[in-house]
Amino acid sequence: MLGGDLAIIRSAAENAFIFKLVIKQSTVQNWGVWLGFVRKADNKFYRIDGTAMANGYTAWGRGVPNNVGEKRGNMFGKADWAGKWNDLFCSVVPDNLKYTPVILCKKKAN
Ligand SMILES: [Ca+2]
Repeated sequence: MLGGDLAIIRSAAENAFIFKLVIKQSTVQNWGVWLGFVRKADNKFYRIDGTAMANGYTAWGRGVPNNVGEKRGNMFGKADWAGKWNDLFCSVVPDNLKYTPVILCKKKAN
């Protein structure tokens, strides 16, 4: 365990900031990075700090969230929906890395 948390995004400015970091990474493909939100049993989305996303900022792609079985979230990378969010299954089989989000980490300060 390396520690750290997935990013929580609360505004368009933060979304743009994270997206700029994301697209600079050579490992980022179409499905971008995991984000810090989950779908809970009530079928609603919550940030990983426990706060509800309803009434807050979101950047869903067109037609998503689209699957109650998809409990996690990602930001699309180098794809048509670049910078937009998606609901996604917890475990993604990496048979094609284009469709596997990566984890964006902040380098530990010295
Ligand atoms: Ca989805």
